[in-house]
Amino acid sequence: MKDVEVFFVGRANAGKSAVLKELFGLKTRVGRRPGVTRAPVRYQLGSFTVIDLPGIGFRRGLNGYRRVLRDVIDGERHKLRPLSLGVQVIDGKSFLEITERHFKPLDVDLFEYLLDSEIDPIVAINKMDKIEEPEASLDKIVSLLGMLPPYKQWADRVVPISAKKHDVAQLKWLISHRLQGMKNKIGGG
Ligand SMILES: Nc1nc2c(ncn2[C@@H]2O[C@H](COP(=O)(O)OP(=O)(O)OP(=O)(O)O)[C@@H](O)[C@H]2O)c(=O)[nH]1
Ligand SMILES: [Mg+2]
Repeated sequence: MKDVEVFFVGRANAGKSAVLKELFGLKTRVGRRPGVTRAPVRYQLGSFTVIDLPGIGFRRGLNGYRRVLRDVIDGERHKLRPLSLGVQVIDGKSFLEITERHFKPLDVDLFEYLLDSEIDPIVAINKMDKIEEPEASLDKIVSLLGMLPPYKQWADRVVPISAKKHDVAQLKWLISHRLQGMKNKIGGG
C-alpha cells in the first residue's frame, strides 16, 4: 500500500493540521489564524502518505484552490487515482454561522468539486465542542451538503469530531476502513 495518499482539504482554519496532529501524532503547524499551512506538507506513515493541504478561502477561492488540488487529485488520476483518499475537514460552527447569514459556505462548493473529481471524500465535521445542538446541527450540515438527513445514515462518509477534545477515534477508524477497502480493490490482500 506504499502509494496510497490521504489528503486533508477544507477551509482555512477548519482544523486540518490539528486533526492530523491528533490522528497520527504528527508535528503539523497549527495556528489561531487562517493561512498557517501555506503549501502541501507530506508525511510518510509507513504504508501510506498523508498530505496536509493549505486551506481554501485564504487568499484563494475555489478557482485558485483547484490548482493546488490538481497536483494531488488529477496528478494521480491518470496513474494512481484509486489510491487517493480525500478527507474534507469542516469547521461545523463556522459553517452554521455562515448559513445563518444566508451565505453558501465554500465547503459546499469544495464538496461538490471533490465529488465531480470522482473523489468520495470522508467529511469530518470538526469543532463539535463548540456546537450546542449536535444532532440537529449535523442534520442541517449534511442537508446543506446535498445529503438527505438524518446524518447518521451517512456514517460511512460523515463523522463528527473534535480535535480539541481529542475526539477523533471514529475518523481514524473510518480512514483505516476506507484504506482497507482500497487495498482489497487493488488486490493487495
Ligand atoms: N474549539 C476547537 N478548536 C479547534 C479544533 N480543531 C482545531 N481548532 C483550532 O482551530 C484553529 C485552526 O487550526 P489549524 O489546524 O491550524 O487549521 P487549518 O485548517 O490547518 O488551517 P490552515 O492551515 O490555515 O488552512 C486553531 O486555533 C486550532 O486550535 C476543535 O476541534 N475545536
Ligand atoms: Mg493547516
